[in-house]
Amino acid sequence: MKKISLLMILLSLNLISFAQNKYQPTEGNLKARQEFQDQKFGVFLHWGIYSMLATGEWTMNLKNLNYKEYAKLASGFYPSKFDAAQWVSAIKDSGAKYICFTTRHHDGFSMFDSRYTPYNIVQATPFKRDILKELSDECARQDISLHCYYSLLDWGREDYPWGKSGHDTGRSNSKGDWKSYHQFMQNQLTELLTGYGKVGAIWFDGWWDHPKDFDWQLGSLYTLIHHLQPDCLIGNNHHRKPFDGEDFQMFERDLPGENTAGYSSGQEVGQLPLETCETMNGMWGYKIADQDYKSSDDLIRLIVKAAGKNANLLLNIGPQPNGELPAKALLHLKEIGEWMKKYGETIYGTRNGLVAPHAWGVSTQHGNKLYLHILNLQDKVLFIPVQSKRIKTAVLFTDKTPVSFNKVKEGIVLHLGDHPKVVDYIIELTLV
Ligand code: FHN
Repeated sequence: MKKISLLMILLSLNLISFAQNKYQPTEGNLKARQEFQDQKFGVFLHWGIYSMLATGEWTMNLKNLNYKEYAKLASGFYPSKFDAAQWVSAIKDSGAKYICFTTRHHDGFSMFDSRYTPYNIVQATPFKRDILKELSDECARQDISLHCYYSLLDWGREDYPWGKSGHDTGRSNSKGDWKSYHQFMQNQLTELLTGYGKVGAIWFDGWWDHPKDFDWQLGSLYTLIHHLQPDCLIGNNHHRKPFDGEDFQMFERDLPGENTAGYSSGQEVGQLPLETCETMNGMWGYKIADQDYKSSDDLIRLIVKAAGKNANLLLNIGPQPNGELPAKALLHLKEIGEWMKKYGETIYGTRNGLVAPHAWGVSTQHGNKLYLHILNLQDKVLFIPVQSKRIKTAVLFTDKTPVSFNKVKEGIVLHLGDHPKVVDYIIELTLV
């Protein structure tokens, strides 16, 4: 008995000291998490020298391109039509509240001026302009947050220990030099967090390149980031439940709790703010042959469904090599923006509503307003599992026309009649 209680004491002491080492977000960070959740919609930009090949951001690995040959693309990269002000305006007009930009993707090319590698937009291209700087200045001017995507894996650096991908890109030593590579990442992250104003988030990717027991030493990267900018949110696209030190949980091509794309197998949905990323067409980086864009209506529904699952949507565009956003993407941004201007009140600042997602749609909630987003309903009536005594009024969101309802066991039935089949038919319930 004595032995057991001694063991319990030791264990609890150990647990306490372990708990003390756990990441404690600052007040500012917790506030930033709330603001991030309020934002609901962001635009992802996958841009790099790979856009010149126009076959997506994985081409170097998929075509086994030698990294020294691939690097020659840089000397021809001159995106003459790049205009940060135009990009940010178009994105802002869509109603997006933040931009996540690929500062360095798996090909290893830095889209910002880095002292730690000459393989960057300023030193290796005739363009010589720090794209990230122009974007961050413009984001500050137009008051929209900037997030930085940063790849943990690198197909071109000799010091990166080979993972599952990039075996045939011409590097000589599969072991790499972890110490050197880790230091390189620390140096670059320091640059990102000290040279580009307020960074809303660092969006890591590539963890999955190594087996799960590989030690990426993420702890020291996370501590560094939070030391430099405590409010900066950290997310990692490892397709798992968040690790200690992370501030939000991300999902790829699926809403939280779903796994149609195969990235979220067994990925539990945790308590941190949630974000799902998805492409407008099929590829992340610019792919000339991929004109198969989702419709604006479907993209709007995706934002709505994400909100109904308490998640943000990070919607991707692959800019062209000439520096322009594709015309189709611009059109979708415009159409999404028109919708958000009218109905954004039912999305921004909300959380998932008390009515769980159903086949007919989802609900969002802000204070005592519960918004029912009807996305797919053939019937003239709709059962809602909310007690009638909790409902003060039920109206159409658009013009506040009353919607009649009657009390039934376990909830109410809304009488919608022959309601129009619009992109999202919104009923506003005021709760008491
Ligand atoms: O390999 C990347 C891919 O290129 C893209 O950046 C996406 C975005 O979520 N993440 C990785 C795949 O999981």
